[in-house]
Amino acid sequence: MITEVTSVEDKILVTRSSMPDMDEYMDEIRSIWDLRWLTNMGPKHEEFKKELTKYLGVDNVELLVNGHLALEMTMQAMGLKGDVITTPFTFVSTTHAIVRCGLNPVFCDIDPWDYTINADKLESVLTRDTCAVMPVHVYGNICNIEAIDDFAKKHGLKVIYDAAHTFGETYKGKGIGSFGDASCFSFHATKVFHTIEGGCVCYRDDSLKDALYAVKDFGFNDPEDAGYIGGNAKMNEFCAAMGLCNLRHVDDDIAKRRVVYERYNERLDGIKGIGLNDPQADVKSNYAYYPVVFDPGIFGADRDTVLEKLNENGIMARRYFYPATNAMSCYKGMFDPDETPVAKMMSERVLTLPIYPDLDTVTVDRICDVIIGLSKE
Ligand code: T4K
Repeated sequence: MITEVTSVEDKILVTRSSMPDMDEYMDEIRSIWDLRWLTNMGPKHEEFKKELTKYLGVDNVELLVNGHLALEMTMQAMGLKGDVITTPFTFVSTTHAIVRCGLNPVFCDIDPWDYTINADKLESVLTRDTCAVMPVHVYGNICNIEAIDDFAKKHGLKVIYDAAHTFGETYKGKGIGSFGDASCFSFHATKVFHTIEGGCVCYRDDSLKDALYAVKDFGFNDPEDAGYIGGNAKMNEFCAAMGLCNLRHVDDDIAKRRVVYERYNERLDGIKGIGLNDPQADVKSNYAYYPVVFDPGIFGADRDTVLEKLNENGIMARRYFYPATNAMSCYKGMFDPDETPVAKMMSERVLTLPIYPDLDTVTVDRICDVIIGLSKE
């Protein structure tokens, strides 16, 4: 059985939250104390939104309480109805968001090289009721943006990217949030950039502004009257303050992640039966995750045996993303995971290794030694 994390002490976890200097955060929150304005789009919220819009290189940003509700609120604000083509190789949030919005997920298989939705298969899963595509830039790997765009234009569909893993990335020099009709980011504590909990949606069409602003605040578009059946998904002032601090350091963090990432590459590249993540053309990466695919027949051990051995050594790698979302027990009988065989296979073979800015080379080497020790070579 795979060991669960029971204590963070003396374990190497899959990630660790980046923290600003405590004094920096204290300075940032001082004015919140003075003002006693804690939430409901206060001054920190507005300042963070402005800074973020600049950093991401996008036209429009709406801040939200987390990445999951960014997905839900975006679909609600767009007034979607019907089927949404998506991928099962993702964190379960993507699928849940579609279902919780009363929409029907239609699963398209993934590309085995970068784990993102296979754009060549989109036509084969199109239905009469398809209203949108929700692809995921998995592990920070960018989807086939041009092909998805062509497909969506041809059929009059919306494209909402789940961009939870892609903070700070660019494609062909443009902020990744500027593609599609909308891109939803997660600022969860485990992400490259975080606001403790938080998220945002970047969107193209200015006319979405009022709807997005309203649906995250109970649907109020007037101080007393609700024009939408909204929820509560507002980012509070303390989270916005954390965002302002972390934004000053995120580029340094990404540079440090790159060092970790490259050390893994040096040690693991060329080992038979291990598949590494290929760099993508025209993409500035954020090195969010370090996925490794184990081919049991060639490597000599299957993914779960590798995980067990790592766990025995206090290394808490994770099976992101297993099972594929269409195989989760809450969806039993609703979807057939065999219809997306590549996603199914990848979910059974992939392991994400620890990566965070201050993970030192000695530890990376220790992790690699455990893995290499299991290889048949
Ligand atoms: N779409 C995609 C593609 C996503 O990956 C996610 C979230 C979403 C949408 C939804 O966004 P949010 O609504 O969450 O903003 C984690 C995160 O909770 C989740 O945000 C993330 N994806 C998912 C991939 O991973 P768990 O259950 O694996 O987290 P947990 O608590 O086991 O933490 C993992 C490791 O992170 C720990 O071993 C140690 C470290 N950690 C964790 C926490 C909570 C810290 O260092 N600090 C912390 O505060 O889900």
